[in-house]
Amino acid sequence: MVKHWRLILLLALVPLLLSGCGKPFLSTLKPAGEVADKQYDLTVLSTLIMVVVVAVVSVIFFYVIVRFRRSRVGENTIPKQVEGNKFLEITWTVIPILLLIILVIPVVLYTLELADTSPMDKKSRKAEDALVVNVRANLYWWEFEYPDYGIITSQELIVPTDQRVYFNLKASDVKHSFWIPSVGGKLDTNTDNENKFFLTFDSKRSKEAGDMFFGKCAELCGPSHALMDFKVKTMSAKEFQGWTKEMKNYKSTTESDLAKQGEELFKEKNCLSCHAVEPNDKRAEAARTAPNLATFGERAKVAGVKDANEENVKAWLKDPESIKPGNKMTGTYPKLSDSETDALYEYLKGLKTESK
Ligand code: HEC
Ligand SMILES: [Cu+2]
Repeated sequence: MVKHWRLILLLALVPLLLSGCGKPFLSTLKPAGEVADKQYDLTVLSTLIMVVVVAVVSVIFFYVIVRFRRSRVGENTIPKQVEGNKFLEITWTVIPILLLIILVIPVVLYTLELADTSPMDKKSRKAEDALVVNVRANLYWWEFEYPDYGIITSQELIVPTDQRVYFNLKASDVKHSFWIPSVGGKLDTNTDNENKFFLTFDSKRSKEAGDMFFGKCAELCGPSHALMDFKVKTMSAKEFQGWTKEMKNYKSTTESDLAKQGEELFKEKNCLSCHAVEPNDKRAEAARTAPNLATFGERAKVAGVKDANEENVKAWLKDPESIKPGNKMTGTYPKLSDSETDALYEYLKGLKTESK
């Protein structure tokens, strides 16, 4: 026992370490919508049942150890044998069955309810009744398409609160998984089929979370899997309508000379062959091989992971590999000089909706 004190200490410290993972609204334990609430309820219910079972079994176990220990009952005593005791046999068969029934009813009900994506499949669906977002996962970035509005964004999912938002999930390369820990998921994004589900974002709790949730890939997909994050911005239904209008009329304003120079470079250096800079990118999916950079100047993060400040954006442009190993911007990606990076940064920073 004492020999293993290091191991025991380590195990004792693990919960302490894990408790650090509970930042507000980063966790499934801080649900922020209808779907997350139900998943949370099931977690609590099943945990309670398990705790009761473990407690009862432990009590009986320790009672027996103490009550029938050799020093107490003597060498040769054999306690009363109870095999075949009808009462006991029935009790310990019926109790687990009851517990499973208690568990299975809400699980089945919730599963059916949360799988109901019929409103998104209706032929006559209007965006106002059921908002649909097509999510495409890529090594190591996310694309969000709003088919009803002809809008494409990347890295940041914009959603209205207090209504069901329906998702079509797919992947363009390997299997990923779409997960917004405090709102719901995970659901796999596959290459050969589309998975569907809905989520809701509660307005009150969204406010508390600063109208920003954290999302990530939950399926090991490559060296930068852990960096495959995205952000979710929430707003009221009315603000969301405003946003769609803004994006429809999106026009980036490139004003300064440096930014104009950056715009030229963006064409010269072939950035445009992968990146679109307009939210109404009409190219086929297969041609959209990089994040849409419209509104890049408004994004909280660069490449989904680093704060989008000048230093980090420039570091990304200089050497993306050092930030996200194995990302798909490498290969033919040019080496940029400092002045080129400055100009490109100036240009990218200006990619915003007009009101910002
Ligand atoms: C071969 C295709 C390709 C080319 C060419 C390319 N990129 Fe990218 N770019 C990508 C991919 C893929 C990502 C996403 C990387 C990731 O996050 O894993 C990306 C990400 C970015 C990002 C971060 C986007 C975000 O939403 O945070 C910026 C900024 C960027 N590229 C700028 C440029 C510039 C400037 C050029 C030209 C000098 C360029 N890219 C050329 C493929 C490309
Ligand atoms: Cu992934």
